[in-house]
Parts: sequence; structure tokens; C-alpha cells
Amino acid sequence: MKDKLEQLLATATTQIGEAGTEAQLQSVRVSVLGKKGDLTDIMKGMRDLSPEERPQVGALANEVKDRFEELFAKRLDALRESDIAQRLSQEKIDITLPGSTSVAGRKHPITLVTEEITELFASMGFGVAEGPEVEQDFYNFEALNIPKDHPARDMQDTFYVDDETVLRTHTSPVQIRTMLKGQPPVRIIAPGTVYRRDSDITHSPMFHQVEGLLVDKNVTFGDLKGILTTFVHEYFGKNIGVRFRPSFFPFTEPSAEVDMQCVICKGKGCRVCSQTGWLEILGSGMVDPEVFKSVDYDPTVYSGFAFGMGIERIAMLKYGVNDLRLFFENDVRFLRQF
Ligand code: 2U9
Repeated sequence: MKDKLEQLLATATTQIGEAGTEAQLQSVRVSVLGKKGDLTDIMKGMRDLSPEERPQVGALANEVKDRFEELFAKRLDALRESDIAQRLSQEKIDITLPGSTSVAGRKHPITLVTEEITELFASMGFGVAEGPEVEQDFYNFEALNIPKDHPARDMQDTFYVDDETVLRTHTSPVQIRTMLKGQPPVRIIAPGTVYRRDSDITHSPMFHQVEGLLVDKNVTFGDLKGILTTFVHEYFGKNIGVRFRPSFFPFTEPSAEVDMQCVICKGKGCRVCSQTGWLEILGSGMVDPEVFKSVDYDPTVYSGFAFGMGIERIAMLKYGVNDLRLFFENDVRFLRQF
């Protein structure tokens, strides 16, 4: 029995030394210590020994087992270490190589300016309203005091879908829809895409507007001047001159166009402002009582002001863009600059 044990240890030692992988090493362990392993077998045979022999053989068996475990653990460590060493030598990372950067997209300048203007009016208490771009004649024209066959329709050359349906020529129908949903107070801006049959170097058939509407009791032209002057000062600069010029729109009375001092020449006169020193940036006015009637607001109780601006024009003045077409060409060399 002793011989058997010694023989087993010798064989196992060789096998452990020959095991080249962790899996091979584990199978050596199973062949020795497993349920059907050689050492387990020998231990089972101990019940046939005499009582004198048993403790001696038992002690030797334990020794063999301990020795085996020791050799096994050492070999396992060695295998793992050489595995790591091999991977380290194969899987080299050259940390001096340049990294691969992913190019980040940018917001389109029109989106950027729309968000900036929206944010500014939001800080003055205006909410944002939206509506469809394919619009009914009623919301786009009739309710805004622009009847069919009225000369005022010529101010906005229109894309017709059919007799009663148009591509909206301004975002004003959004305000009509908002007013039809409930009584005052109303304090909203309506940003969005609009369409007009106009295409030359300074006009695109699709462009963008932000319009605003404030309706309540006792709203005055002074409120209009205050809000719009604040807008110009906050967006373009505190010291910029602002003036209100009488104008006409079918949906406002009285109406005014808003000019600001030229941001390019600071009012001295240049090519951009046609030597006037002033730039037109907004249309505005007190909501016409006829408009209130078509949305069932009592014009003897409520008053309000409205305004509208073209985003492309504002963006050109804010960021010094000298060609409208740049906004629609989607040349990344242009778009990357914002
Ligand atoms: C309602 C009542 C009144 C909106 C207004 C303007 C004046 C205006 C132009 C600016 C440049 C259009 O993009 S542009 O060509 N807009 O001059 N817009 S008052 O008036 C409204 C709107 C809605 C219910």
C-alpha cells in the first residue's frame, strides 16, 4: 500500500509538470482526488488493513494528498502567470497612436437663433405654441382680417393646395388657433416654418418666423414698445437705438415696423443698412378688433399686441451672414461655424 501511494505521488508529480493548460491540470486533479480517483481508490482499500497498519498508511495518504495539493497549487499559479505574460506580450497597445475622434454635429443656425429668441421671450413669460404648416384658408387669412379677393392677399403670395387649403404664409394661424381654445390672458410666441411664392437673392420660398401675441385687459402700445425694445436690447446689445415707424398690416391697428441701429456700422451708414444707419427687424401692432371678433374675444374688454420677425434676417444680423442662401445649402463648412 505504501508503495502504491509513493508510486501515485511520483506519477502525479510528472503529470502536473506536463500539464500545459489549466484544463489539463484540473483533469490531473480529478484523476487523483476525484470520486473515482487513484488516491480515493487507495483510501477505500484501507478498511482491509490491520489496525496496526491503518494509522501509518492513513498518515502517509494524508501526506501524499497534502503534497499533491501543494504541487497542484504551485503549477496552477505558474500556468496563470505564464498565461498573463503571454497575453501581455501579444496584446500590445500603442498608446502613442493618435485617437479616433467622432465628429460632433452642430445645431443649424436657424434652430440656434429660434431657440435663443424663444428662450428670451420665455424669460418674459411667453409660452410656446405650434400648429400645422398645411393650413386652412380661414386660420391663415379670413380670421386675420384678410378676406378673399382683398388686395391685402397680394402682400403674401401664397402656395395653394386647393381652394381652402394653403401652405401657411406666416405663423399667425397658430395664434388664431390658440385664441379659439380659450379666453385671455394669452402670452405666446409661435416659432415655425412658413412658405411664400417668392424666390430671389433675398427671398426663399421656405423660411422661418417667430411671432408673438399678448392679450389681456389694459394692454397698451406702451407694453408693445417695452417688450420689443427689451428684446432688441437683450438680443443685440443694451446700447442699440430702437425706433418704431408707422406701418400697415390687416391684422393690427395701429401697426409699426421696428428698426434698430445698424449693428455693422453702429448707425453711421453702410452698405448693409443702405446708408440709413437703421435696419428693419420686426413688424408689430395692436391686434385689430376685427381679429378679436373672429375668435370671439370682446374687443371692448380686451386689447393686445402682436409682432412678427423673420428668423433668417435676425440670424444674418446676429451672426454677420451676408448671403441668405447659406442657410439652405447645408454646406458643413458654413454650418460648422456655429
Ligand atoms: C394675430 C394677430 C396679429 C403678427 C404680425 C407682423 C406684424 C410682421 C413680418 C415680419 C417679417 C413677417 O417674416 S416677415 O416677413 N411680420 O410684420 N406680424 S404683426 O400679427 C398678428 C399675428 C397673429 C392673431
